[in-house]
Amino acid sequence: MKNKELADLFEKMADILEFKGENPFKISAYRKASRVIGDLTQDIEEIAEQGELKNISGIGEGMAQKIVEYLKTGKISKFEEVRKGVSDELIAIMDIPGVGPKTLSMLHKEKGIGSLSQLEKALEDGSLMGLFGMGEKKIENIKRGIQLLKQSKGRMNLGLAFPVAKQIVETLRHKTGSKKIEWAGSLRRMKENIGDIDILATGPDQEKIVQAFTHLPEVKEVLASGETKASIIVEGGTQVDLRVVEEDSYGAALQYFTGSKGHNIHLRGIAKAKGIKINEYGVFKGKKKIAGKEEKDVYRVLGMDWIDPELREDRGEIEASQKGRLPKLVQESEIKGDLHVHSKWSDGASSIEEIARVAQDRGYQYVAICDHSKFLKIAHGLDESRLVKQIEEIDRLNEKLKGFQILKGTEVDILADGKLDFPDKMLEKLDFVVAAIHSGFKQDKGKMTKRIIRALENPCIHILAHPSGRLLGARDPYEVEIEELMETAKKYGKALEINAYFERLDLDDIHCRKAKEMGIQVGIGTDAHHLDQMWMISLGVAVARRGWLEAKDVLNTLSLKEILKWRHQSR
Ligand code: DGT
Ligand code: CA
Ligand code: CA
Repeated sequence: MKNKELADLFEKMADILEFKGENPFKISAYRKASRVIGDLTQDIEEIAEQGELKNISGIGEGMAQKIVEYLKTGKISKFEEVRKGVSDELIAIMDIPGVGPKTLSMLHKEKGIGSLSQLEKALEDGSLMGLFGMGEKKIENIKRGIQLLKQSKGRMNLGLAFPVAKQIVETLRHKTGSKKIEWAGSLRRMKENIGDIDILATGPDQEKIVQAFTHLPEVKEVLASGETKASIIVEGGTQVDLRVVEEDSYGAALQYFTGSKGHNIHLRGIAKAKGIKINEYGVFKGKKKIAGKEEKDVYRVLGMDWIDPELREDRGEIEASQKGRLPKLVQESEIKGDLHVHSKWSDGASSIEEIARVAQDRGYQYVAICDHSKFLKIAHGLDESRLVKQIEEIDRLNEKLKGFQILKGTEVDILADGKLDFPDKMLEKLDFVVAAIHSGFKQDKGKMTKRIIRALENPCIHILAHPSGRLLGARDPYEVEIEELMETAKKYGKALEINAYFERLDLDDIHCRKAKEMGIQVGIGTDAHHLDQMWMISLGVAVARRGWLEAKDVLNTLSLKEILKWRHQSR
């Protein structure tokens, strides 16, 4: 897939044009194209072959030609032309958070800065102070930006950021007595990776909130601290920003700082057309403030329904809201079981009984024990005779349980040729069969696609685990025709997994949405190997919500009775 390459290239193009001070419309057309291509689930090459590039909204004739040129030649001549006279080193600086193309253009003109080392030197020797917009804070920001970029581009996994934010918010609420403290930004949108954590608060004593924040036990360094805002660094190098606002502006500020930037820009455009102004202080018609205290009012005065934060990526949610057609997103409280948990029979840490107890405490009706199969020796995968023993143990445990059932499952390996690691006769004894790839990631696309399709054709399997095989920040997805997989899943009534383990989140949000559009069920499993990973179902639900899924799209909103019935139908 060349989708990402192309998306990055168009983004670069926009940056360079902006650096050169070119026409803003041209710049935003490239940014838009970049975003649209980045969000596509279908291979752009396929779309191009079918001559359907122009049917993609946001891609015009000129853009389509450039895409075709790139696919044919690996280059875009317009890009080569535009970047003439702009060195690679300059282009690299634009990736630093806090240094946009405009700032860089100014630094380049005024101080002849043309490389990262020149920039670092100028930041240190104070020669930038007093330049337009370059105060102490801005300089600190840029230094921090460089640091962030150097630390593997500085983004943090959602599953690591989420517990940190939760702890901070709980402590602040407790210490200040204010209930109106919550996280905003990409974390509230539950993006799979987080640049920094943004916390918003209000209360009668604003300074007390700031004080409590800068004195949190988690603080490693206080970057800045003022009357109404502060920034800290916590364990692991994550930055946390706090803003304290007036109660009367809390809703507007929450809306503003939740973003995304694209969503907010779109929203402001709609407001402007109605003669309304929105900012972090409120919504204004002329001098009159018409909303600000409650977030839902910001949307209401624009004639829109409140939009769940997970949808705010400018992927059609604004139009849907205007038409009153937003999805009723699945909620964690609707999840009735975990569909993928490992016990110490393979590489998990807990007994099946312990897992069942935690699952019951979480209010579930079932949990599927899906230990590895024998192929996966390093994970102590089960062979047939051990699986038979495990089945007996689960039967014994189930006899004691009321209103709850342990589902007998497996995470069976899909071998290199697409055969499964257990014979069908064995799989037929199970309640829930998860099939997964754990080897041969480097197979070519055709082979990998056939391999997985063959597995999906087997009537014994129910769900395909972590369909793309990616590991966040560590391993790219394997090469596979994901659309073809989805069509096969659809054809045979198989579900696809959202693996909620924090390093996977696979399916991702975009493919979830695609699955829904195709009418494929999605099942959420934590892949927990430890009891205290079972909370990660929240991450899986977040992915589902970002993928616009409703309860009916998610397999494990079914009751125990219903899921057992579904299981028979899917065979
Ligand atoms: P991150 O931290 O990179 O994961 O992403 P965000 O979305 O949390 O971004 P962040 O922390 O820079 O800012 C938080 C929110 O504040 C962002 O989602 C939208 C809002 N915001 C920040 N800067 C701007 C801006 O220049 N324009 C607009 N419209 N909104 C902004
Ligand atoms: Ca943020
Ligand atoms: Ca921030």
